[in-house]
Amino acid sequence: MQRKLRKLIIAAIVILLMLPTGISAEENTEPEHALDVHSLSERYEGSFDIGAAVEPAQLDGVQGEILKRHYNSIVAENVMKPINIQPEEGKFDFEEADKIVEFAEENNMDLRFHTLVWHSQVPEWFFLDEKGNPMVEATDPNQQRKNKKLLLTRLKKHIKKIVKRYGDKVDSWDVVNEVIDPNASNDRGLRESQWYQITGTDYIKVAFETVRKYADEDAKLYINDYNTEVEPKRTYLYNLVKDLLAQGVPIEGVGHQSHIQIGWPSIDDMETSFNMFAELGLDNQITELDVSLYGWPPRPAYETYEDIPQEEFERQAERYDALFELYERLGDKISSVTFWGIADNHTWLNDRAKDYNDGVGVDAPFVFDTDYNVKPAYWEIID
Ligand code: 9MR
Repeated sequence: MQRKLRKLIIAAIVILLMLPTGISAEENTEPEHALDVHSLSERYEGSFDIGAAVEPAQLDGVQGEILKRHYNSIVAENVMKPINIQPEEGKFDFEEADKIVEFAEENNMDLRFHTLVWHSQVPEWFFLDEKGNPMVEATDPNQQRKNKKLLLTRLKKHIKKIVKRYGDKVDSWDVVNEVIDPNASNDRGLRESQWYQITGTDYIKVAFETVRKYADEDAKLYINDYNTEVEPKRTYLYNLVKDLLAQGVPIEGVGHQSHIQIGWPSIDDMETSFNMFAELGLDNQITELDVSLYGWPPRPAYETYEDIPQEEFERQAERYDALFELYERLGDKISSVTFWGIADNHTWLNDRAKDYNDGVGVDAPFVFDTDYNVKPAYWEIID
């Protein structure tokens, strides 16, 4: 309510300010550049950080300037994943990751690390035994025990090397990513990745314990996933986290990726999820926010725009308004809100939009457009 009232007052002031110049609000349609408007991270200072996922090539030029102005936290979109950092056993490559770490340090930004463990973007060598056979094919219990030991040793080495290098620079670690799968055949909704098939849930436990051992004591450790708001995934994740906490596993927060859509999931579901994890004593972070235009009625899920009509941006703005109203209201339970990109010219959702529609179509999930001008969504969340 207060937020709406504030908006009305701001709108009235804007109109009054324009009157003497003879410019009406409607005529003032010049796009405003992200570098000319008030900083998002300053707006939400005191509630939570505002972050962006980036590739190292986005740190220079206009994108670098936008990052410095609007974001006070940063995360690698790809270059810190296992396949990038340790493509071959024992051969670590930190060149690209270092660029992001240095940018964060130079600009006094918080740093999220994404991600130490995942079933995707992980090189296959992790899961081959000493003879080069896929570990998951072993049937002999003795070999299975040896495989488990070898995989957990590799996991510890991977984590130790990274955390010793970046331990005093990273504020939040995505320790494990996407370990829940509601379609799994087990009754706990545990993703049946190679990690799981070979070690059960021990890989999760060992990962958290190893990070805790080497990380800065102020750094926080997260379990990160998508669709954390919706059932049954929310409950599967909750039960796993509760069980691991009872075993003393040092989980400190839940990363809610938040790859969401204009009409899904509901704000109520999000609120329930944040509260459930907060009640376990955990922090919440929004780690990969983007608001897709697609996948919600009345438009069919698999039809995408080549030219996005203006009213879609207005609908998206209303969604952003409701989202940030929720985040701000639960500010003491949410320490960070990270967008999975900077502006609409670079988003994984464009690939998805094209896949949906025979190579045609774009998405536009952020508050800055493809030319780095602000969108209606920006005005809704800056007020
Ligand atoms: O945005 C990332 C894209 O560039 C990669 O090709 C893709 C590979 O799977 O990963 C994307 O990021 C994902 C993130 O690491 C985990 N959550 C889902 C994200 C979007 O797919």
